[in-house]
Amino acid sequence: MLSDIAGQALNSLPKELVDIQRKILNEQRITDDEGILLFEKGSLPFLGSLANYIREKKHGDITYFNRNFHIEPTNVCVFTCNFCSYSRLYAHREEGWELSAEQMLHMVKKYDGQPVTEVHIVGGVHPKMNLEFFADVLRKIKVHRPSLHIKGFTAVELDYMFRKAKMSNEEGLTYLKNAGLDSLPGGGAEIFDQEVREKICADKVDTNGWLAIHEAAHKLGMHSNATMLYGHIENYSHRIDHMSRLRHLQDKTGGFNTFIPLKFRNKDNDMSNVPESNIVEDMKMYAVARIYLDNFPHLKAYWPMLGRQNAQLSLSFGVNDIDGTIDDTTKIYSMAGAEEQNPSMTTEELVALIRQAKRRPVERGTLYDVIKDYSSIGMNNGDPHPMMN
Ligand code: V47
Ligand code: SF4
Repeated sequence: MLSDIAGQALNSLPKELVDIQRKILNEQRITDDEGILLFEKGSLPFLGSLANYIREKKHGDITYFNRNFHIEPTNVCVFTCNFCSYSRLYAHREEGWELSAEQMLHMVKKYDGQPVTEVHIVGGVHPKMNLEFFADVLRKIKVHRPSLHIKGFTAVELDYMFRKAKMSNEEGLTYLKNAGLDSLPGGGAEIFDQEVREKICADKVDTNGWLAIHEAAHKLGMHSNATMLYGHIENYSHRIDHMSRLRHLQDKTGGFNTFIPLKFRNKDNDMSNVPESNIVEDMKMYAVARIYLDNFPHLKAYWPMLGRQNAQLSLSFGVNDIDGTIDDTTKIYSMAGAEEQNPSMTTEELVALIRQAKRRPVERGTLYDVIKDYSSIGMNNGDPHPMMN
């Protein structure tokens, strides 16, 4: 039985890995040391089979996607994260953009009559775009399209807005929630370890500040996501430390929906000398995240960053969500060197991609309400060349 799950004969596994496998079968939580051990000693098939076991226990074959688009209000940013290829405050100011509230509303109006369910608002931290400005944007969007879910602003953007407005996290979040903010995306987390954080993003909200904003949001009944920027100068224990802090907060609040590992891309930034992680490392990352974060319901592979084929592959390493249609509305990853230079997928393409991986496509709302189950709709298994199967 045990060997069936790990796909490897028990007697050829180191004892520590057998113990971890046993824990997973008994639905027991693994420790931080065990998490590090999985990174160091777990083979890809071993990690994949454990992560897939958990994924199928939680979600069966279901793989979620949504119909979404992004608004990036500005790429001007007061902060100086070394991994960022996007911000344009000091260098190349002429390449910066700043959208007005009307321009953002216009972007929303472009989707009138189309069945999008979510707008994701995220960008740089512009010194003049304050809490009142964004509250106005939120109100305008909600008046125009009340049912559109607004997932907006990283803890980095929120921390800056709230401090400028001299409001506590609770006050600022309540203000934005009343203006129309529905949930928070997971960005800005990067790596929580203080030493690494100081090396890659010294001047923005610190770890406790990031966690405090998400905790405050959860207490107000808002859900949020969490990310981790991996594959740069951090080591395995930093990754586990990051996930440990998230697991702890999730035990307290239960407000996180999804964990999203973000692979560091090295084009045109101050860390271009740091090589990018390879695909084996990427799949290990997803698998260990699925195994370690037992209290996170969902694990997302963000396809514009990872590429569509790798996102497809990740569905065998614990991932059960691949984000959405995007419609070529984000530049964060293309500017950092991701293969997807104009990220956009139709629902048909997303469904086909999921079916090719022999999974069951389900369109979801932001909070994982089921909008459409594609399990029996238009079946050709999504395989453009059935004879090649
Ligand atoms: O926090 C910036 C990352 C994040 C690079 O919640 C980079 O559903 C890799 O958080 N290489 C913002 N990553 C995007 C984000 C996000 C994306 C998709 C879905 C959700 C969600 C959240 O982008 C930043 C930072 O970690 N980032 N530069 C880079 N060079
Ligand atoms: Fe600014 Fe975000 Fe880029 Fe950091 S990652 S410099 S906070 S836009």
